[in-house]
Amino acid sequence: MPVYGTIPKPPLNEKTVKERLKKADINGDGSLSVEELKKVFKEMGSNWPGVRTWLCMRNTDSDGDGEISASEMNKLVVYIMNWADA
Ligand SMILES: [Ca+2]
Ligand SMILES: [Ca+2]
Repeated sequence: MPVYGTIPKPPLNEKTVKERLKKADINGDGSLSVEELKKVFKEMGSNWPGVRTWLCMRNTDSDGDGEISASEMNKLVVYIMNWADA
């Protein structure tokens, strides 16, 4: 694990994560863009919002269009809940 893996996890549950992601969809198109996602991680206190966003995109953007669509959102929620803090 990376060095920051030693920081304790914040209390994240599925509901919290989903609510945050829903709020993050600023333009209301139902998908999360890189900028929208980065804002979520900043708000969650991430030290590396850009890295987080990149990792999430790599792992959960199945169709590779650069946005997390509604169908990819569940994968993103699971990914966020299981991550080590950064
Ligand atoms: Ca959006
Ligand atoms: Ca996508």
